Amino acid sequence: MFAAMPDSHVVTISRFLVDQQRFHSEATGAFTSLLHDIALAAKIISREVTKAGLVDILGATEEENVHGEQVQKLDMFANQVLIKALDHTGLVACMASEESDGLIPIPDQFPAGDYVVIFDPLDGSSNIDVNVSIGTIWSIHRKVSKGARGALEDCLQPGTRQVAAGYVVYGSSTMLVYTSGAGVHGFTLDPSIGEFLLSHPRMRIPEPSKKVYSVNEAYYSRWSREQQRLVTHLKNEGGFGSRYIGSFVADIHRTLLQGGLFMYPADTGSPKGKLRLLYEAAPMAMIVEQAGGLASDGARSLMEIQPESLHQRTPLYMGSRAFVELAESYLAGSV
Ligand code: P6P
Repeated sequence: MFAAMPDSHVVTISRFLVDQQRFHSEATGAFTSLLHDIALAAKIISREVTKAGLVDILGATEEENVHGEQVQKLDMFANQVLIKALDHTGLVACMASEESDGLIPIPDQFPAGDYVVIFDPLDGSSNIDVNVSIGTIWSIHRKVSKGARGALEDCLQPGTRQVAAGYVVYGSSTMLVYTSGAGVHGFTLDPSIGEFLLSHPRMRIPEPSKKVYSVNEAYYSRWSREQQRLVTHLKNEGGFGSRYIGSFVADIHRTLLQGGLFMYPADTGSPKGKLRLLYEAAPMAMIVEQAGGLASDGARSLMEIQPESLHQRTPLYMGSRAFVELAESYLAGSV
């Protein structure tokens, strides 16, 4: 006897993408197929992340990435999985990754397409060995360069030009969250059938939001005076609690579900902050703003920033609209 088919209300990501495609008469199915390929890569990465403690892929390699950070073996694995999932599809013009110094071209033997995919294959990798949730973040643009195959300018587009953005959080469950500009939707992986099932349709940051701020206070002495005044206000008269996981995807996922204010400020050690614009800040900004929140570099919309280089960093404030606006007021010295 076969297990009964799941109820019709069980919506796989494939079915959801096809349903969504129906709303776009001009859709060719290419975008749907691209998201499907990213979801497949996420399943493969999830399988390895889940068993990382059991096989010899824990720990760091002797290699360093472009930021001089030691590359964890799972980082390299996730990077390759994403590249191989996308490079042969004929949908992608070029890619860029935190783990790759320069542009990732489509191999000559494969056709190139209209989309550009920029990703952080495994963010928070320093947490791998201590079993803290980590994540994959991606950003999708349309190619703007004239050549048949992608170029750097296709990657250096502001966040407002993204056609889609998403992340996967590998935690107590594996969730894929994405937006293509029509709301934010979350899918939870059912490993028993290997399917992402719609679990969080139309995600919205709750209002009123939970008064939680999220920042690494170890850097307090390196912050600007305005940043110091902001955090002092939040914890004293502001009545905020504090939560900081130290894994960007996990901290933002919590902020999406509960509300709050996530901050990675500039400081004297990191004058531009630590987080990267193209494959961390901009995709998460699209998601947060599609969920009704706000994403700022402390003074202006993160989505408006014109990138100058692949790996540039930016200060980052995102979460509940009112809390980000409060942060901007303090940083401007107007309160
Ligand atoms: P810090 C993890 O290494 C990461 O890149 C992000 O996931 C996280 O938000 C940030 O760095 C944490 O940085 O300086 O607080 O350890």
